[in-house]
Amino acid sequence: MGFFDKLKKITTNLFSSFTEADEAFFEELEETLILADLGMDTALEAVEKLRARVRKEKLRDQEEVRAALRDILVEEISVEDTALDLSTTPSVVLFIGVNGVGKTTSIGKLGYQLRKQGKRVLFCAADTFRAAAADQLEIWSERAGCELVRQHEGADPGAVLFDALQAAKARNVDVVLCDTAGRLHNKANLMAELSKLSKIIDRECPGAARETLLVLDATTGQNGLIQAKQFQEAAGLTGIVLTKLDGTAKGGIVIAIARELGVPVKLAGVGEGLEDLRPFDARSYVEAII
Ligand SMILES: Nc1nc2c(ncn2[C@@H]2O[C@H](COP(=O)(O)OP(=O)(O)OP(=O)(O)O)[C@@H](O)[C@H]2O)c(=O)[nH]1
Ligand SMILES: [Mg+2]
Repeated sequence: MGFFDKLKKITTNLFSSFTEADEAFFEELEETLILADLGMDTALEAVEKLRARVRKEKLRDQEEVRAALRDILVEEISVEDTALDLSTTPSVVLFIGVNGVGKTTSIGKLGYQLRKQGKRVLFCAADTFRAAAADQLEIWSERAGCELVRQHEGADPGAVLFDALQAAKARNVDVVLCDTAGRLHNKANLMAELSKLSKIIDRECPGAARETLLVLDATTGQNGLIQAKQFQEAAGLTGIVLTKLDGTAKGGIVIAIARELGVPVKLAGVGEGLEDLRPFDARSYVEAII
């Protein structure tokens, strides 16, 4: 059972014992939201807002309180437009994040979706740190029907990206999806590498539509927020891909990140298959749970 199912079950239980929006109810709600990994601050704030609204609008019955809670949570998540900006040819999407979060898998899934929309897509294997990384991306490129630019293990990631961008321009590719290493010799190296890749895109494709997506594993819970802050500083994020939402009760981190960093969750990974990537729509998610 994934996050949203679990949260749904918890909130359903909460509301099934609802008699009135009294102190006991608010306390239980607070606990529920913290358990779902909304983060202490966000949970407290959401409950505080609900309290104020219940008081001000004199909400009594369960449906009214539920609707108010829904609105408040949607407000917390909705940062801005969650659509990817892929408006130029080529446009470039950089996938970053610590190792094992699902960068390569998410590239495969997104590539597949873009192909189905008739776009020409090229994968760039700029994770040259790990021997099998480019092989793994190659397998995904075949599955998804996307092109691939790769080099040998240990190659300069910047050189691979440079090649990929030249190929994209020469072949009229619509979207370049660039994989990156999740781990280098140390964190400073990793961050320096990412900002270098970003500069190469600026230089080779000035004016191109760009996205820098932080891939986050929802099961990491609050630790995800710390990661997000570090990558935000190093690379400047335009969005988050939240993966493994199918296997965790901790997806509440979505709300904490959106609120604290102002970075929208744009895509949600809900499994290991080609089709298991969804656009993230705050309202429909919240409506599904509460
Ligand atoms: N259940 C589930 N598993 C996922 C999801 N996304 C990725 N995975 C799995 O997570 C594992 C790691 O995924 P990768 O795509 O290799 O992660 P990565 O970020 O590229 O990792 P590195 O290349 O080591 O930095 C794989 O076993 C994937 O199948 C998801 O949305 N749900
Ligand atoms: Mg990878």
